[in-house]
Amino acid sequence: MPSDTLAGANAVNDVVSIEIIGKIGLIALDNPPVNAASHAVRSGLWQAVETLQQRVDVEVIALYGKGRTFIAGADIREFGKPPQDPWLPELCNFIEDSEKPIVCVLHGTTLGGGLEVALSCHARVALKGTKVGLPEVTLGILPGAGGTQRAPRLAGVAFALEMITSGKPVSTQDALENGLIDRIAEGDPREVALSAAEDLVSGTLPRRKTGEIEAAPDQAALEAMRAKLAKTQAQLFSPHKCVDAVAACHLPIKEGMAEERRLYNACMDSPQRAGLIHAFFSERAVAKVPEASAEPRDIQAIGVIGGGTMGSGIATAALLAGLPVTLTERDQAGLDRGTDTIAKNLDGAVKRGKLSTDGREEILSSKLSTSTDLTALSDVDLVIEAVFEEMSVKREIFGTLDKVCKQGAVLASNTSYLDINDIAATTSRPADVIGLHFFSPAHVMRLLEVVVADKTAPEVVATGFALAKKLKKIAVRSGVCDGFIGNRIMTFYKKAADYMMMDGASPEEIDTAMRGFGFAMGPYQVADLAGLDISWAANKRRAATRPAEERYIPIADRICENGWFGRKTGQGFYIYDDEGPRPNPDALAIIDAEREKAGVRPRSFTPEEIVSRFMTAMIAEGTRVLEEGIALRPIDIDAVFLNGYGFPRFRGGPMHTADVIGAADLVRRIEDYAKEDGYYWKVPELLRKMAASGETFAEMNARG
Ligand code: 3H9
Repeated sequence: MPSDTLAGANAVNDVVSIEIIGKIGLIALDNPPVNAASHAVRSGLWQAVETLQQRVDVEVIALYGKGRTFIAGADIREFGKPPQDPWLPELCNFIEDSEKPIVCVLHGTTLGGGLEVALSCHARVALKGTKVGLPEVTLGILPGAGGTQRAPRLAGVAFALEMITSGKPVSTQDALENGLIDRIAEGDPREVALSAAEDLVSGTLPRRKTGEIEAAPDQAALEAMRAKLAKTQAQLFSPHKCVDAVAACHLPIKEGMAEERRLYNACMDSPQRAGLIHAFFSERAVAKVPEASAEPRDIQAIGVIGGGTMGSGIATAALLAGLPVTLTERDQAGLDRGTDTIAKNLDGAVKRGKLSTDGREEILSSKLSTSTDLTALSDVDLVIEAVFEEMSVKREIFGTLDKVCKQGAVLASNTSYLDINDIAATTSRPADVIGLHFFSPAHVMRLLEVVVADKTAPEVVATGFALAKKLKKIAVRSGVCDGFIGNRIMTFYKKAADYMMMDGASPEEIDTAMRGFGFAMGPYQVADLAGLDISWAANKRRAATRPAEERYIPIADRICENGWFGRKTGQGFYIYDDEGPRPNPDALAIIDAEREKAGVRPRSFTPEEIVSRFMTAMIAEGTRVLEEGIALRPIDIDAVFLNGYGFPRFRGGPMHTADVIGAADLVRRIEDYAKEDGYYWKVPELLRKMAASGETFAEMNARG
């Protein structure tokens, strides 16, 4: 670029520009939304540094990002495509090797490759409140542009290991105290860049080449981290490679980076990387719904009906998000129980550092109000009904809400199974009625199913999504069916587990196999935790309509008949006491008795067969949920299971797993299992078509 064209800001390309201000060469990045280090950013930055190197009037270079953040990482969308020069590691080395000193201003969320660019500059100034981190491990990879080599050189091996293996960002204060950055500043990134550049020239801001710093060896920290990860993350691939990469930081920087590259490539090739990146995009894709362009209604105050575990959890979630809540119950005793649960939930938030003690007091004294009268909800903007699953009760409540709530209020039900259309029909305003299905504990679990009934207005759907955002939840749009996306699929695959249990596998064998696949808990541990009485009630409700051809396994019902409802009663499939959970011999006796009664000769199941049947059932029902339009796209089903059902994140969700297995293989499996039970095991038409055409769920996601 000719030097005489450099007055004012000059575009190097679409996303990088330079300005010369006295002796300062100022480089600005502008690649919305998050300044990801795309090919254009990398090549533009390289060219900008090269241009400024050649300018005799430029003594110092300052780099900053426009918009909400400095570089938030490599451009994840480029992963898996052929690499284009310059690569980020080469760019980082080029920056570090610059003869003219370069200072970088960090702001927003300076993450991954963004922090790696900053670490290769000769000084770093972060705006107050910046989040600084290396989250690559959460995507199944490791910092691959020198992060594993430069972070320990600046901040020590122990600090770098913690940051890299957890993927969690640190505060600017932490980053400063540990030497990762040199200064915290306030103001506009461009202004801060200019004054930092002056200070770099005057020497008030020290300049260093990070790669020339010797990393202090710390075998103890490396061994301690290896031991911790062996216990906590044994199934994951990349955290262990992160440690191996940091272990190379005593080598000269270029050699250390060569080792980092080797390990990075191994992570890139791992199926876990594909699963984790799919999970990342799934959580963002779910917000793209047909109603996204509608204007959400303003929600300033919320009503919650029902002070049980769900209602109190929902109220807690809203209170923690700063929304005033009116909680209603049938009587004072119910209100007392609900208030008590909310107070306990808030105590937990204080313990986890999410809330101050004063904040807790303020919420309880001025944000939460209670009443035994539904007219107390006359002024709220949104009501969430969370009473027990009985249609007649819900109908009555919605009939009353119709009379007492102000016009424009959103009327939501937290039902897990019941028909929102039926509920809506009891009101004169079905357009305002929606399902908002929370997952227990509602103040902790991230998933919210937004259930859209036939007459729900688009702006009411948009309000559901806006509320989820406020509550920091991931909202997934679902159509109406028994159980919506998640519970409908779960009810189906739970039958596959029950059939295996009846045919010879113990609950413990099934749970162990599914934990081996990566679930945090197996299906019988989950059932015991949720309470066996819940599914018992659902079983009774469905009994009248259960088709005669369906194979029904009454084992859990028999367990319930003894008053054993799982964890809350001390026993279910397992016993829960001071000795810790263990298989319940009485439940095993019930299983034996039921097998005998049904004339089943138990056989053995390998963990592989258990996983195969369980996953095939989950995918088959997931495919039907998609065929029927209950879920918009395969990725919505993945987001539901990743955020509400403990599905292993590194496997990307059931529909991503389906692509890994392949439609043809799945069809073969179902046809094989159908030889024993052709009623339960049926090949969904869509899966058959996919097997024939070779189309994948990923391709359907891309089509939107
Ligand atoms: C890396 O750096 C590797 C290197 O070590 C080595 C290389 C050799 N790329 O989350 P939001 C999109 S790995 C592409 O809704 P927020 C996102 O999909 C990377 N796109 O906003 C969304 O698009 P859309 C390490 C990205 O304010 C939009 O930006 N870095 C990227 O709630 C807004 O995102 C990370 O892992 C990206 N890197 O949160 C950081 N990041 O609107 C990943 C975001 O079309 N990113 N997008 O759906 C995040 O954690 C959050 O996005 C962030 C902003 C905190 C930055």
